[in-house]
Amino acid sequence: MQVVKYMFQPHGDERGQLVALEEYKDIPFEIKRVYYMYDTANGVHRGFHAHRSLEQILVCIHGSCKVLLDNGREKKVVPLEKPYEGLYISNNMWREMYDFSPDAVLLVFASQLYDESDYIRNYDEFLKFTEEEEQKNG
Ligand code: T46
Repeated sequence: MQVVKYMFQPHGDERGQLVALEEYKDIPFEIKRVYYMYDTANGVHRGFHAHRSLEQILVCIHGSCKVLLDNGREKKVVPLEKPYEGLYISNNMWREMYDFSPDAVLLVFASQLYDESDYIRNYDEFLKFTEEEEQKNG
């Protein structure tokens, strides 16, 4: 499995850092939605789902966390700890987020509006969906 991480360009000067993200330039899709999580309680694991078509970029803009990616065949753990790096998560990818530092702010850019019917929250259903998609795409 290839983990796709984007390294954004910080515009630093004596005042500090600034990162600017534009759709189709820094973010590889039209940005339809932005959300973020913070004040994550100690020991919490979030996620436990895949998306049928949603694409996202995750940026831990403060603190740190880990993301487990699982494409149904392989799993990878990706630490997010820099405010200038973004993790791309395609559709058909099971994800779990955990090991949030108390100060973690996880910002997410999403390619679609919120739609509960895009979620696959059952792991067996995810494996079945992944298999069907693979067969469809040859
Ligand atoms: C994902 C990972 C990285 C909304 O009302 N609108 C939204 O846009 C979102 C994302 C959530 N919600 C509501 C739905 C739930 O009542 O906020 C509550 C928490 O959402 P959820 O349990 O889905 O959060 P996570 O952390 O498990 O997953 C989220 C995203 O939902 C998901 O798409 O990939 O972050």
